Amino acid sequence: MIESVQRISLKNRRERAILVGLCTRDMRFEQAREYLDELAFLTESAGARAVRSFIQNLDKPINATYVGTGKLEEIRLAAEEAEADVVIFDDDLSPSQLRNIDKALGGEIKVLDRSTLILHIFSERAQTAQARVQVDLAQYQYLLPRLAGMWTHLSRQKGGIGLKGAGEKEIETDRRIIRDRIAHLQKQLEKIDKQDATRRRNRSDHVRVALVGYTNVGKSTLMNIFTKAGVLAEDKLFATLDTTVRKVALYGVPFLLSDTVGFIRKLPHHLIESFKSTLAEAHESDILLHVVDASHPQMEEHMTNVQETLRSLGIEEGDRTLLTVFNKVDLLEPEARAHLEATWFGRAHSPAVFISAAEKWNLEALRQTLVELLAEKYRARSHGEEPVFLQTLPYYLMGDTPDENGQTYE
Ligand SMILES: Nc1nc2c(ncn2[C@@H]2O[C@H](COP(=O)(O)OP(=O)(O)OP(=O)(O)O)[C@@H](O)[C@H]2O)c(=O)[nH]1
Ligand SMILES: [Mg+2]
Repeated sequence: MIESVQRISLKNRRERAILVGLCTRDMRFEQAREYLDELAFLTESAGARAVRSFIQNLDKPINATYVGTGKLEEIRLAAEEAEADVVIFDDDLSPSQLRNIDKALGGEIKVLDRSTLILHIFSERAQTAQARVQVDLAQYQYLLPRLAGMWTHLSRQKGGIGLKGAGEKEIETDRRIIRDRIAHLQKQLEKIDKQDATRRRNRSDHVRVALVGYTNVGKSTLMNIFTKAGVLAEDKLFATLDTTVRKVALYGVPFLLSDTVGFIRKLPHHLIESFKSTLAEAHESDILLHVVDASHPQMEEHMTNVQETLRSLGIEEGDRTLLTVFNKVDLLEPEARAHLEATWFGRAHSPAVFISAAEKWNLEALRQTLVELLAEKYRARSHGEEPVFLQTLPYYLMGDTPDENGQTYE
């Protein structure tokens, strides 16, 4: 009965979605709107289409129904009028919120929350056994406490999460099955993690570089530029779920480069937990390339979110070298770009480069900065004996001789 629990069907036809978010006390309205834009992008990435959106001004979500009952009635009417199939809320809904909202909306329309949507996208994208196990685990963990709350709703739902029948007894049985599944998946994951750790140990003599950052900033595009690895790069959120590792050489200096899953605001907690092993590559990296979409209006917030997620994963900057890569500067007006460079360097957090991966702008600066950081790492490890590949570096990369002519070198 539980077999298809992880399939939230948004793809039979292009479903029509209504989005709902809040503008809380400490938020600007513009910000609330940008959050809903991101939710719309998530919705698109899940294969559905956002047809209407609602933002309510509230100090905080209402315990029983998230938004007010008047707003819910408005949403119900709009859903009817727009022939919507699903209403998606920008925060996690508690079991009782789910139940109450379902009732208020008449019970005929699917109600999803942000985490369920993200989990759905992850489950669609998961390709390797490892990603599959990680996503399934996160989904079951998210579902378990919500089973009762979702039950009445799901029992009526066509083509949705595949639960049938109703009643406490079935819920109890399902809970048991899900707990067993969770235990089983956790064991599987442990096994995969062990194999992974062995594999990583076997490669330990190379300096490791990890591409990290918010979703859709251009990590995979950069990976492909460095390696021609054929990694999927798409204008979709979470195009990449699996970590790809490739051996690359810059000016003859070898290193391991990994592309990782992107982060997002309010990434479901269980998902972060499950994806820890995928992110192990970042965890063991010597250099983090934090890729940033410089053209995004919420750039600063995205950067903070990435830093916080890294911290929660135990991947703090600490002994790792951080290079911030501001990408997509082709989408910035020249003044905005100059302003960003000036304010960034004014604050001097860490070395930074400003590039466009798509237009191949300034990639040489990125290569040079990276190779200098690599050389530093190799020197620190070599205990005085210069590795051969560093002895053949071009003079302008040998140490502290800057490129005085401002020339670029291919
Ligand atoms: N305009 C512009 N678009 C870019 C640039 N770099 C990447 N893109 C586009 O941005 C989108 C996302 O790129 P990806 O490389 O898939 O981004 P990612 O960070 O790997 O995304 P996830 O795997 O989803 O986390 C794609 O449509 C790219 O073509 C750039 O410098 N300028
Ligand atoms: Mg990617």
